[in-house]
Amino acid sequence: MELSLLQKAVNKVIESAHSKKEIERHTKLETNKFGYSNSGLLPRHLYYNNDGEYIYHRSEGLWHLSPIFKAITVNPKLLTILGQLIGDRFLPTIDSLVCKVPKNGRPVIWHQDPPYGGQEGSKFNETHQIPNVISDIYINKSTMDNGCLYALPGAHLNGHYPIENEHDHEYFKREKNAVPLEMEPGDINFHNPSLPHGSGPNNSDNIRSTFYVHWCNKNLFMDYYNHFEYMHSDGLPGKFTEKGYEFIKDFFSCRKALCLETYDDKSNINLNKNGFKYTGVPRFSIS
Ligand SMILES: O=C(O)CCC(=O)C(=O)O
Repeated sequence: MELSLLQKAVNKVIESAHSKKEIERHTKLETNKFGYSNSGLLPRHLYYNNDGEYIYHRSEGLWHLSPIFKAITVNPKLLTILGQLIGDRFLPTIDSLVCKVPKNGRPVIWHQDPPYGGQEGSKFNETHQIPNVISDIYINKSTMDNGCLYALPGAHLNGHYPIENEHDHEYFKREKNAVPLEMEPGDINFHNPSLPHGSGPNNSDNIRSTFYVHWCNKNLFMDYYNHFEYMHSDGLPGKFTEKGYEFIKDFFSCRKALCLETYDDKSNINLNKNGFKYTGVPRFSIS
């Protein structure tokens, strides 16, 4: 039930991103050096400008669009796995939908996720001692044909990874032994933000979309993000103040409103003003 609610909500987001109104709004926006344009504050849709044709590839701030995105973020099993992987207090910081439309889905260049990627990432020359995790929830089947994710195994251990030939997807497959991560709808891929990853084009007839949530341990959060208000409207996470705590508590109200299983006092997940924590005995299999 949860997956089908999520799939329906994602379809609506994709439909609205393709509406005449949204496309017209984007024709008035500037594109950056990669040919991407975006519509400013959250929630927002992002497009490639392909010689004047706007090709949708991503939305950010879905928590602000529909309650199911908040609800799925605090799925009790998901929190239980994250809590064990991270082993410390943790917070959700960024959410986004990546969408590769049939026949015209562009590759995602090779990168690391914040704070390790880009020029600024060179300050992070060691991987944080407490894990940070990105959870990728698959909406559709993801295969090599429709542009699945590839990753460099083991390369997440040394902080910033200087990525050359970021646009050359074949180079990473050929020279670096990148591995494809094929997924089924409802599967979740957990990876460290320091993991170098990228994905190929979608030339197939099948759409590929994934809902991403970035999870940050409280320690890195204080070091790296703590200079903004939590969930600032430009999409950057920041101080987890009273307002942030209320924002996250509402995620559970959304689960209740949608009649989805919620966590209770007996569960091993604790939420307070410092974020989530797993308080149970670590175990590997979650059934
Ligand atoms: O799902 C993909 O193809 C890549 C998306 C990604 O790595 C990102 O948004 O950081």
